[in-house]
Amino acid sequence: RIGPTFRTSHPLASGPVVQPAPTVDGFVETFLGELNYGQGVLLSQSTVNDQYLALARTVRRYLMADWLETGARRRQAQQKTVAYLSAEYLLGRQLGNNLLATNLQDVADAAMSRCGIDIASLRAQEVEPGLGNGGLGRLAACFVDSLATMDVPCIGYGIRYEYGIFRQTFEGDRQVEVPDSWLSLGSPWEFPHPERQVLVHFGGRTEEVTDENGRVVCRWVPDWNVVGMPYHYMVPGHRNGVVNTLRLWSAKATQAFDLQIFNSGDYAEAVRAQTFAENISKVLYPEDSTPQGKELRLQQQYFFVACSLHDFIDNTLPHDFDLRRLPERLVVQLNDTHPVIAIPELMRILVDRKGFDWDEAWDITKRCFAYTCHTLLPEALEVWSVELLGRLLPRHLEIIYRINEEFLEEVREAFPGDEMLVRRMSVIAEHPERSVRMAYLATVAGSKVNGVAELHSQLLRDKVLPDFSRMWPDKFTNVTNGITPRRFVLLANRRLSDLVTDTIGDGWVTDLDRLRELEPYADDASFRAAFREVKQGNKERLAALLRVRDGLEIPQDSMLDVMVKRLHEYKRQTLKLLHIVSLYDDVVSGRVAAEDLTPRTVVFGAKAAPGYHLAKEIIFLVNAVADTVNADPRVAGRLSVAFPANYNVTLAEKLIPAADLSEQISLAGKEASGTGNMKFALNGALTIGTDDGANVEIRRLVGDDHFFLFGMTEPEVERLRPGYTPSMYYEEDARLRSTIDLLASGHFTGGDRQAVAPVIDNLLHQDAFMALADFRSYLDAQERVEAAYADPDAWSRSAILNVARSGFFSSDRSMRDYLDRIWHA
Ligand code: GP0
Repeated sequence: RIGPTFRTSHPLASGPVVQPAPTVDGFVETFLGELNYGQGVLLSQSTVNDQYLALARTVRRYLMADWLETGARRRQAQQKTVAYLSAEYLLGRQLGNNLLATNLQDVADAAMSRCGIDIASLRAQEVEPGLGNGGLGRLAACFVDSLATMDVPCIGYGIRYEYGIFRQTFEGDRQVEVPDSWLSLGSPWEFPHPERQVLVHFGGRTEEVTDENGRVVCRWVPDWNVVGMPYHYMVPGHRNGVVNTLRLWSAKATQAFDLQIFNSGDYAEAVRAQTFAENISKVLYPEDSTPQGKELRLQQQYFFVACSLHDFIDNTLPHDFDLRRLPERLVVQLNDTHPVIAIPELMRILVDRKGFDWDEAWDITKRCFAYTCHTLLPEALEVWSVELLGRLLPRHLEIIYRINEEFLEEVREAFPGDEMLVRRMSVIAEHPERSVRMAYLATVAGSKVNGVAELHSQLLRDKVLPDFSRMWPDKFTNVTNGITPRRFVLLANRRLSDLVTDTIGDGWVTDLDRLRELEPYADDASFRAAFREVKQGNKERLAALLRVRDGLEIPQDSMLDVMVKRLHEYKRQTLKLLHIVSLYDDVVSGRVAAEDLTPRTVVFGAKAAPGYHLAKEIIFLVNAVADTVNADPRVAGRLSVAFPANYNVTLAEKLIPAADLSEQISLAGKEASGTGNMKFALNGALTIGTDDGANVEIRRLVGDDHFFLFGMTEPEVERLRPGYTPSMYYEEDARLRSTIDLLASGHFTGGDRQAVAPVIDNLLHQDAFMALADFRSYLDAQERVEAAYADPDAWSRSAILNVARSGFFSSDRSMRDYLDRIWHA
């Protein structure tokens, strides 16, 4: 047996306790029990999916004891809790992570093989919950992992989308989106809790009424509602007996609403009402770094925020809790502006429902919230029209107006006579239509505002919110992003982890700075050889995966050059594409002999937002170039391009450990942080990158000699911006001209020049992200890469130093920074 069978009360230890490991026999017994009595099949009749579900439930049982224990300990301790509010969590597969966290990997391996089951096929059966778009959602997942590992009380709140990020396929080289029905084969990691359902209201109007004390108070008279059903997910700490909770909300129709219509005989209408309600958590908006001004999206935001605050205040705190002390027990971290409607919601709860006066409620509210901004793109800052907000949440709009009124009074006091400033800082924008600036609201209400890398936080103060940072300099702070070493090193790169642990012990897993102890080994030839073997093994594993997953063949004796991230102009996948075409052009034009090319395999992974047309054209072009290059015997064995479809966390875990070169080539001043950049460095890839986001900090830590810097700096970009003329670079740089001409000629599209026109025209006439201006510098840096790669010993030395010096980028460190600078928990 694993885990205690029954728990009726909680014999509480003062801290978390790590359970003894089960025996293989015990594990087999529980597994077969789950298969027979949970899944209802015999081993001999079971499918891979049955086996996967039974294994998941076996692991789950083991985690459950720790979960109950952690919950009880938290209830007793009454400590400050971090409520992390995020519309996205990009969790990745759970089975491997949970086996790792519980240290059950070896036992499970042995138990499965005793049952004649290949555990790898069970792992492969899991569909990852893709409840996020990219960096922002993955960051939330890394943060909750770290908080559990550090035993910090945290509830992650979010939405249980029935359909996560779309599955990407290619048809005729073009992206086609397929719905991601991740729940359809069963979801063993979630627990619905109907007893913790929450009712959420929408619409209607407000009115003033006189309460029992004769005070005139405002009342919201909504006209429709839905039920929020919580699903709990376990967030295990790393081998520390702690399991925190992720609480994701699913929308359901209220029964009363339902029944009423149903009884009136209109069955179709009742079903329609149900569908309407359930649409709220139906699907993740696949937009990244652009706000989606859709009514349904605002419904989603308010839905999960209202559920979460209600859940914490009414169902998590003790019943007699004095809400004046709320800031001692709760800190709400707003992951971007998506949950910012929580600010007027807390005001509404305190003033309308709990009877606080405005000033006291505002004081409490301000101390409860902190806001993280994740962008520098002005077009990505979320704004809601007053018309829509007023229709969907009329009381919240009133509250926002009052917050703004009082805030603008403060501005007038601080800067008398500057009405321009008042207009600039107003939470309410007047043009092009009257709307609410959610980032401003978050800044006004939040105790702290943070950016996600040093450069980003600086630019946030100086460029995005300069007036606010002048008014409240101390409100602004930085917390550089991080990644969890558990998933992205220990789980994803077992070979490297074993080598590191054999060399310096396993303390690095929860104290990543200890990777520093590897530094001396960079000069040790036998360690370097072992390190190269790790890389080679990872490349072979990747090649095997891509062969079966995508039918792609990648050579194994070449530099693996990887660019994986959302498709966006500012990230500049086209710059990478120009580089590939220029290398190809060198050979086919006879300027360079194929033998003189450094063998290189470029791997792309990228999804484009379905409505982002230019991004989809870029995907098409990358695929077209890949087809042509891969089929051309003139570059065979020297240059190849692979673009596996549907880049996600699962693929990242295989790709990143195999990479030699990490492409982080955004235009300086555009990438808030990047987090892929950190994952690559920690897995021993060298970065070619601009002075942008966290690249700046990576380069400072690993050293200039072990990082390939290129491109303009942010101030240089700003200086060049007025009157930027991309065609000038085309005219003046023969190599660029030749590259673009070859692309434009239709060589890669079967002679079809029309098919390349959208991308080419944009580059030559718009090029908002200045790929052409950085082209020359990028090519030069790539030549430095090739020279360095030609010396395997020097390259490995640099790669090892990248690993050794990147411990700072653990999300454990990010969490410590949030605790020290923001949460004070
Ligand atoms: C930023 F604004 N990010 C947004 C957004 O809508 N979605 C998103 O994923 C990303 C940034 O682009 C980032 O630079 C950053 O590191 C990440 O948020 C987490 O802070 C990409 O890695």
